[in-house]
Amino acid sequence: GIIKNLLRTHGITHEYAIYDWINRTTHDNPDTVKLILVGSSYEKRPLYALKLSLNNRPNKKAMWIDCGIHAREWVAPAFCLWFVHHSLSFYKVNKDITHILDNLDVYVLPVLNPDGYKYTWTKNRMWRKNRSQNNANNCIGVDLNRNFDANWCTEGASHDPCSEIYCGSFPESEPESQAVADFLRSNKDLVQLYLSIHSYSQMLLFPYSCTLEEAENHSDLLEMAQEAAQAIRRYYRNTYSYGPGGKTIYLAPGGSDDWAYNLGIKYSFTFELQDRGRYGFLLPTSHISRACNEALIAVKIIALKVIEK
Ligand code: ING
Ligand code: ZN
Repeated sequence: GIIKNLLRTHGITHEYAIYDWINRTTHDNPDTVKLILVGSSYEKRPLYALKLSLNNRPNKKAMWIDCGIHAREWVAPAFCLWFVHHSLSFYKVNKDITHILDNLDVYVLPVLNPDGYKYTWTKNRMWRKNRSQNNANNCIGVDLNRNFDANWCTEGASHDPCSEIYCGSFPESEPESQAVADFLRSNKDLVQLYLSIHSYSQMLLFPYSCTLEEAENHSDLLEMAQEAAQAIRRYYRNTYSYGPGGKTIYLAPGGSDDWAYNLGIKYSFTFELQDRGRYGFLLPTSHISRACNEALIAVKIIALKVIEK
């Protein structure tokens, strides 16, 4: 199929290939996939989300997945495409994905930071931030995962525009983070599960990252992450750590999952996909399918649990 070809020919997926793929997928699945323009990037690239709606049950709730908030984390956009492809191919075939799609509409934003992503393909493979340049000095880019309004720019982020973890000039100063925040604000009564896909380090994280305090439903979140990590171990013999972001990796204010959680989306996770550092951001093509399948298992387990709640 198309995904396999993209992965084979492009290593992962060049920006243009992703836009092509989004168009084709929408065009080929007019009854089940809707293209939603949630905003545009600093350099005016469209921010498209795909809405997967596999049946017309009334009052369906929803889940949201975004990928590629950080430019160099290439396996993340690949996962979003993988997930859409899997959903469309295995609905009515695989029991779990069928149950999930019968009960939830799924919004998938494959590349939240397309300007940065493009830049990693053309200029600097290790770029992380977006490409905005409206600050007084010459440094470019805001860390979009420090730009949300969750203890914004406290310990774990920087006011220095040259820093890799620059929080921006104010919360949601960037068009990319604002687009996601606007979409979730307008749909917060529908969206029950928020997922943000990163790499690398193999972790399943949940709020809070912006404080060491425990989330109100900490034990629920912990149980879900633990079961997901156990399934990955069982099926793929691979280790994922899990826990609240602040205690599991580091304090990081202004992240999208904490913000979504505080908005009222009580099931909110950040996944860090493969690997644990051997290749890091430069995950070889041959590892993509395993990395995506592992993450898929985790998404399924967590989504099934959310549906039960
Ligand atoms: N890690 C995340 C980062 O933005 C994170 C960790 C998760 C921060 C959730 C905030 C909230 O630093 C990577 N690899 O980007
Ligand atoms: Zn990241």
